[in-house]
Amino acid sequence: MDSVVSDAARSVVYPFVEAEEDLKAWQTDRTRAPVATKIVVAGGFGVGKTTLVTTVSEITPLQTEALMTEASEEHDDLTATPAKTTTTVAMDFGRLTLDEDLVLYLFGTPGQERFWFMWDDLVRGAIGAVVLADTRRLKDCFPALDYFESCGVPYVVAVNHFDGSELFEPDDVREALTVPQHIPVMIMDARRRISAIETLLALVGHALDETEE
Ligand SMILES: Nc1nc2c(ncn2[C@@H]2O[C@H](COP(=O)(O)OP(=O)(O)OP(=O)(O)O)[C@@H](O)[C@H]2O)c(=O)[nH]1
Ligand SMILES: [Mg+2]
Repeated sequence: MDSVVSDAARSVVYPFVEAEEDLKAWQTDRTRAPVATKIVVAGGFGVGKTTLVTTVSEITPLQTEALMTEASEEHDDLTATPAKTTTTVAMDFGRLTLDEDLVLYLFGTPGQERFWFMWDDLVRGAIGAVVLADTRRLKDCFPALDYFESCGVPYVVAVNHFDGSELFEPDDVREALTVPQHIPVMIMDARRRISAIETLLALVGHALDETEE
Protein backbone atom coordinates (compact mmCIF):
# COMPACT_ATOMS: atom_id res chain seq x y z
CA MET A 1 0.00 0.00 0.00
CA ASP A 2 1.26 3.48 -0.84
CA SER A 3 2.37 5.55 2.08
CA VAL A 4 0.32 8.67 2.70
CA VAL A 5 3.24 10.25 4.51
CA SER A 6 5.19 12.90 2.63
CA ASP A 7 8.81 13.67 3.55
CA ALA A 8 7.60 16.72 5.45
CA ALA A 9 5.02 14.73 7.31
CA ARG A 10 7.57 12.02 8.07
CA SER A 11 9.58 14.56 10.03
CA VAL A 12 6.52 15.00 12.23
CA VAL A 13 6.11 11.28 12.77
CA TYR A 14 9.81 10.76 13.39
CA PRO A 15 10.76 14.14 14.84
CA PHE A 16 14.06 12.97 16.33
CA VAL A 17 15.41 11.68 13.04
CA GLU A 18 17.72 14.23 11.43
CA ALA A 19 19.13 12.35 8.47
CA GLU A 20 18.96 8.89 6.90
CA GLU A 21 22.54 8.04 8.03
CA ASP A 22 21.58 8.65 11.68
CA LEU A 23 19.00 5.87 11.53
CA LYS A 24 19.58 2.65 13.42
CA ALA A 25 19.37 -0.61 11.49
CA TRP A 26 16.03 -1.52 13.08
CA GLN A 27 14.60 1.80 11.95
CA THR A 28 15.33 1.14 8.29
CA ASP A 29 14.30 -2.52 8.36
CA ARG A 30 11.12 -2.45 6.30
CA THR A 31 10.48 -6.15 6.77
CA ARG A 32 9.61 -5.86 10.43
CA ALA A 33 6.01 -5.90 11.55
CA PRO A 34 4.20 -2.55 11.51
CA VAL A 35 3.77 -0.74 14.78
CA ALA A 36 0.09 -0.69 15.61
CA THR A 37 -1.01 2.34 17.56
CA LYS A 38 -4.34 3.14 19.04
CA ILE A 39 -5.77 6.65 18.84
CA VAL A 40 -8.98 7.91 20.36
CA VAL A 41 -11.18 10.57 18.81
CA ALA A 42 -13.23 12.26 21.51
CA GLY A 43 -15.29 15.40 22.06
CA GLY A 44 -18.81 16.58 22.67
CA PHE A 45 -22.04 15.46 21.07
CA GLY A 46 -22.22 15.87 17.27
CA VAL A 47 -18.84 17.55 16.91
CA GLY A 48 -17.73 15.32 14.01
CA LYS A 49 -16.00 12.30 15.58
CA THR A 50 -17.69 9.72 13.35
CA THR A 51 -17.10 11.98 10.35
CA LEU A 52 -13.35 12.17 11.08
CA VAL A 53 -12.93 8.40 11.51
CA THR A 54 -14.94 7.77 8.33
CA THR A 55 -12.99 10.37 6.33
CA VAL A 56 -9.55 8.92 7.04
CA SER A 57 -10.26 5.20 7.35
CA GLU A 58 -8.90 3.00 4.58
CA ILE A 59 -11.21 0.19 5.63
CA THR A 60 -14.97 0.42 5.79
CA PRO A 61 -15.31 1.89 9.26
CA LEU A 62 -17.19 0.07 11.94
CA GLN A 63 -20.00 2.31 13.03
CA THR A 64 -22.60 1.98 15.75
CA GLU A 65 -25.00 4.69 14.69
CA ALA A 66 -28.54 4.66 16.01
CA LEU A 67 -31.40 6.76 14.71
CA MET A 68 -32.19 9.72 16.92
CA THR A 69 -35.81 9.96 17.94
CA GLU A 70 -37.98 12.58 19.60
CA ALA A 71 -37.33 10.80 22.89
CA SER A 72 -33.85 12.36 23.10
CA GLU A 73 -35.00 15.86 22.16
CA GLU A 74 -34.51 17.22 25.67
CA HIS A 75 -31.01 15.76 26.00
CA ASP A 76 -29.34 16.19 22.62
CA ASP A 77 -28.99 19.71 21.30
CA LEU A 78 -29.20 19.66 17.51
CA THR A 79 -29.18 23.43 17.04
CA ALA A 80 -25.66 23.40 15.59
CA THR A 81 -26.19 20.26 13.50
CA PRO A 82 -29.84 20.23 12.38
CA ALA A 83 -29.11 17.69 9.60
CA LYS A 84 -27.89 15.09 12.09
CA THR A 85 -30.20 12.07 12.21
CA THR A 86 -28.05 9.45 13.94
CA THR A 87 -25.75 9.26 16.95
CA THR A 88 -22.95 6.91 17.99
CA VAL A 89 -24.09 4.55 20.72
CA ALA A 90 -20.90 2.53 21.24
CA MET A 91 -17.89 3.49 19.14
CA ASP A 92 -16.44 4.14 15.70
CA PHE A 93 -13.52 2.10 14.46
CA GLY A 94 -11.26 2.73 11.49
CA ARG A 95 -7.70 2.13 10.33
CA LEU A 96 -5.13 4.35 8.65
CA THR A 97 -1.71 3.22 7.43
CA LEU A 98 0.53 6.24 7.88
CA ASP A 99 3.65 4.51 6.70
CA GLU A 100 4.73 0.94 5.88
CA ASP A 101 5.46 0.37 9.53
CA LEU A 102 3.01 2.67 11.27
CA VAL A 103 -0.66 1.81 11.42
CA LEU A 104 -3.18 3.86 13.36
CA TYR A 105 -6.28 2.21 14.74
CA LEU A 106 -8.85 4.90 15.36
CA PHE A 107 -11.52 4.65 18.01
CA GLY A 108 -14.26 7.27 18.04
CA THR A 109 -16.05 7.71 21.35
CA PRO A 110 -19.78 8.20 21.75
CA GLY A 111 -20.47 11.89 22.43
CA GLN A 112 -23.55 11.71 24.61
CA GLU A 113 -23.03 12.00 28.33
CA ARG A 114 -25.03 8.87 29.06
CA PHE A 115 -22.41 6.77 27.21
CA TRP A 116 -19.31 8.24 28.88
CA PHE A 117 -18.94 5.18 31.07
CA MET A 118 -17.43 3.48 28.00
CA TRP A 119 -14.51 5.88 27.69
CA ASP A 120 -12.24 4.03 30.14
CA ASP A 121 -12.42 0.90 28.00
CA LEU A 122 -12.01 2.76 24.73
CA VAL A 123 -8.98 4.70 25.95
CA ARG A 124 -7.07 1.73 27.40
CA GLY A 125 -3.75 1.32 25.52
CA ALA A 126 -4.16 4.48 23.42
CA ILE A 127 -1.04 6.53 22.64
CA GLY A 128 -3.12 9.67 22.50
CA ALA A 129 -6.40 11.38 21.74
CA VAL A 130 -7.81 14.01 19.43
CA VAL A 131 -10.28 16.21 21.29
CA LEU A 132 -12.62 17.68 18.70
CA ALA A 133 -14.22 21.03 19.42
CA ASP A 134 -16.85 23.20 17.77
CA THR A 135 -16.38 26.92 18.46
CA ARG A 136 -20.15 27.41 18.71
CA ARG A 137 -20.25 24.99 21.66
CA LEU A 138 -16.79 25.10 23.13
CA LYS A 139 -17.89 24.07 26.61
CA ASP A 140 -18.99 20.68 25.24
CA CYS A 141 -15.36 19.63 24.93
CA PHE A 142 -14.45 20.42 28.56
CA PRO A 143 -15.32 16.94 29.84
CA ALA A 144 -12.99 15.38 27.23
CA LEU A 145 -10.19 17.85 28.05
CA ASP A 146 -10.60 17.16 31.77
CA TYR A 147 -10.67 13.43 31.16
CA PHE A 148 -7.39 13.30 29.20
CA GLU A 149 -5.68 15.79 31.52
CA SER A 150 -6.57 13.70 34.55
CA CYS A 151 -5.59 10.33 33.08
CA GLY A 152 -2.36 11.65 31.53
CA VAL A 153 -3.07 10.53 27.97
CA PRO A 154 -1.42 12.93 25.46
CA TYR A 155 -3.98 14.86 23.44
CA VAL A 156 -4.32 17.58 20.83
CA VAL A 157 -7.27 19.93 20.40
CA ALA A 158 -8.75 20.08 16.89
CA VAL A 159 -11.46 22.59 16.07
CA ASN A 160 -13.73 21.04 13.47
CA HIS A 161 -14.70 24.13 11.53
CA PHE A 162 -18.33 23.95 10.43
CA ASP A 163 -19.45 25.97 7.40
CA GLY A 164 -21.03 29.25 8.39
CA SER A 165 -19.51 29.34 11.86
CA GLU A 166 -16.99 32.05 12.78
CA LEU A 167 -13.40 31.10 12.04
CA PHE A 168 -11.09 31.60 15.02
CA GLU A 169 -7.32 31.52 15.33
CA PRO A 170 -5.85 28.53 17.21
CA ASP A 171 -4.46 30.90 19.86
CA ASP A 172 -7.95 32.29 20.55
CA VAL A 173 -9.25 28.75 21.04
CA ARG A 174 -6.27 27.90 23.26
CA GLU A 175 -7.02 30.91 25.44
CA ALA A 176 -10.75 30.21 25.60
CA LEU A 177 -10.16 26.61 26.63
CA THR A 178 -7.04 27.38 28.73
CA VAL A 179 -5.08 24.72 26.90
CA PRO A 180 -1.39 24.64 27.97
CA GLN A 181 1.14 25.97 25.43
CA HIS A 182 2.81 22.62 24.75
CA ILE A 183 -0.43 21.03 23.55
CA PRO A 184 -1.12 21.53 19.83
CA VAL A 185 -4.36 23.32 18.92
CA MET A 186 -5.40 23.32 15.27
CA ILE A 187 -8.28 24.26 13.05
CA MET A 188 -9.36 21.48 10.72
CA ASP A 189 -12.24 20.08 8.70
CA ALA A 190 -13.27 16.54 9.61
CA ARG A 191 -14.72 16.05 6.12
CA ARG A 192 -11.36 16.66 4.40
CA ARG A 193 -8.97 13.71 4.41
CA ILE A 194 -5.74 15.72 4.29
CA SER A 195 -6.94 18.00 7.06
CA ALA A 196 -7.91 15.06 9.26
CA ILE A 197 -4.61 13.26 8.56
CA GLU A 198 -2.65 16.40 9.48
CA THR A 199 -4.47 16.39 12.81
CA LEU A 200 -3.55 12.75 13.42
CA LEU A 201 0.08 13.42 12.48
CA ALA A 202 0.19 16.29 14.95
CA LEU A 203 -1.10 13.95 17.62
CA VAL A 204 1.45 11.24 16.83
CA GLY A 205 4.25 13.83 16.93
CA HIS A 206 2.96 15.24 20.20
CA ALA A 207 2.57 11.77 21.76
CA LEU A 208 6.18 10.99 20.80
CA ASP A 209 7.35 14.25 22.37
CA GLU A 210 5.44 13.49 25.55
CA THR A 211 6.70 9.93 25.92
CA GLU A 212 10.29 10.98 25.17
CA GLU A 213 10.48 12.93 28.43
N1 LIG B 1 -20.64 21.55 7.79
C1 LIG B 1 -19.98 20.60 8.43
N2 LIG B 1 -20.68 19.57 8.88
C2 LIG B 1 -20.02 18.59 9.51
C3 LIG B 1 -18.64 18.63 9.74
N3 LIG B 1 -18.27 17.53 10.43
C4 LIG B 1 -19.39 16.84 10.64
N4 LIG B 1 -20.43 17.45 10.07
C5 LIG B 1 -21.82 17.07 10.11
O1 LIG B 1 -22.18 17.25 11.47
C6 LIG B 1 -22.97 16.16 11.92
C7 LIG B 1 -22.32 15.48 13.12
O2 LIG B 1 -21.33 14.61 12.71
P1 LIG B 1 -20.92 13.24 13.43
O3 LIG B 1 -19.64 12.85 12.77
O4 LIG B 1 -22.03 12.25 13.47
O5 LIG B 1 -20.66 13.73 14.93
P2 LIG B 1 -20.25 12.84 16.18
O6 LIG B 1 -19.30 13.68 16.96
O7 LIG B 1 -19.77 11.51 15.78
O8 LIG B 1 -21.65 12.73 16.92
P3 LIG B 1 -22.06 11.77 18.17
O9 LIG B 1 -21.41 10.46 17.95
O10 LIG B 1 -23.56 11.70 18.09
O11 LIG B 1 -21.59 12.48 19.39
C8 LIG B 1 -23.19 15.26 10.73
O12 LIG B 1 -24.43 15.61 10.17
C9 LIG B 1 -22.04 15.62 9.78
O13 LIG B 1 -22.40 15.48 8.41
C10 LIG B 1 -17.92 19.75 9.23
O14 LIG B 1 -16.72 19.86 9.36
N5 LIG B 1 -18.64 20.71 8.58
MG1 LIG C 1 -20.37 9.70 16.38
